[in-house]
Parts: sequence; structure tokens; C-alpha cells
Amino acid sequence: MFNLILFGPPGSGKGTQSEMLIKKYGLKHLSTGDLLRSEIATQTPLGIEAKNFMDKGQLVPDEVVIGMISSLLDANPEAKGFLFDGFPRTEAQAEALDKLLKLKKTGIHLMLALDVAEPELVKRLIGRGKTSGRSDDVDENIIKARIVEYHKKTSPVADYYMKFEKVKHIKGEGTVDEIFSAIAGEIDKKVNN
Ligand code: B4P
Repeated sequence: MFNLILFGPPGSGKGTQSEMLIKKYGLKHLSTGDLLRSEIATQTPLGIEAKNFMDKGQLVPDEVVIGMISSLLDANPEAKGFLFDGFPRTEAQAEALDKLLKLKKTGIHLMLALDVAEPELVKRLIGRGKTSGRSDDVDENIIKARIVEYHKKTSPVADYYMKFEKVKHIKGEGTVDEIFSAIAGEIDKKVNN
């Protein structure tokens, strides 16, 4: 099994790169952002609760996202590995993920952290907001709140995995293909080691 975390601030390209990675490596894609948006679209109680947080640029409570990931790990026993996109986003989520994977006698093999400067993040998200219909992408104040939330709660997650020497930084600015080839290079090094 090969389990990968794609990490980075909002708009760093996690979703974009994940689409290409799952095709190349056949990993099961688990994007908490996509899962939450699908709960919102079908107006489930979980989606209605999550929307309140997402529309303000805040993280959804840990127990909600950990529960979603736990059910999906159980529902995919045949997966040859998982690509975690946008999860874990807090230290509590990272600790819970480690426990869940340990129960399955596996763990995280690599975290790839996409580094992108803040003005570029804001530019990309405002650009996406013009076409995506995502309510968290249209207002610059909400975008900035998401970036503040990232620095406060999410960036410590990289320090958590750094302790286990699992983190590689990738320059997240450049063309999508250039970034993809840097990411694939790190995965191939790890898999062939
Ligand atoms: P997510 O859905 O995870 O999305 P994101 O961080 O906004 O974007 P991503 O990094 O995937 O960017 P993308 O590739 O799309 O989170 C949304 C919200 O859900 C969070 O704010 C939070 O409220 C909630 N949530 C999700 N997971 C959670 C968790 N675990 N715990 C609690 N709450 C959680 O790229 C963005 C744009 O840039 C696109 O338009 C793309 O085309 C463009 N782009 C990509 N690569 C580019 C490049 N190289 N050059 C130029 N543009 C590029």
C-alpha cells in the first residue's frame, strides 16, 4: 500500500494535481473538500452544518471530517493506496488518521507540501470563483480568512509529519505539468526506495 498526503494552502493546486496523480498511480482519491461539497449539494444534515463553516472560510469541525474519512477507509478495503487531498488539516485530524491507518496495518508514506506565495493564492481563487460557483471563492475577505485559518491550524500539520521525516516541499508555482513532474519525481523516488 502507498498512502500520500497532498498538502498546501487553499488554492495551492491540491485538487488540480490530485486529478492527474490518481490517473498515473491508481490511488483512491479522498478529498474532504469534494466530499463536503457533495454533502452540501444533496442537503444532508452534515452538509447543512458544514456549509455554515465553509461559507465563512472556517474549517469544518474535526469530528465531522474524521468520521467521513473513517467510513471511506472502511468502504475501500481493496484500495492499493490513498491520496489524501485537503486532509488532515489540523493536528487532531493527523493523529486520528495515523490511528485509523495503524488499525489497517499501514501508515502515511509521504507528505508532499505545495509552496505558493499568498498573492498568487488569492489571484487563483478569485479566478476560480468567477466560474466555479463556489461561495467560498467569490469574496476576497473569505479567501483571506481561509488563508489565516491555514496558518493558524493547518500549517502545524506539516511540522507533525516533519518529526517522522515524511515531508517533501514542492514549488507550487509554474505550469501544472512542471509541478506534476516534480511531484511524480518525489513519489517515484519513495516508491523505488
Ligand atoms: P478544498 O476543497 O480542499 O480546496 P482548496 O484548499 O480551496 O483548493 P485546492 O488547493 O484544492 O486548489 P485547486 O487545485 O482547486 O477546501 C475547501 C473548504 O472545505 C475549506 O476552506 C474548509 O472549509 C473545508 N474543508 C476541506 N477539508 C477540510 C478538513 N480536512 N477539515 C476541515 N475543513 C475542511 O486550485 C485552485 C485554483 O488554482 C484553480 O482555479 C486551479 O485551476 C488554479 N491552479 C491550480 N494549479 C495552478 C498553477 N500551477 N498555475 C496557475 N493556476 C493554477
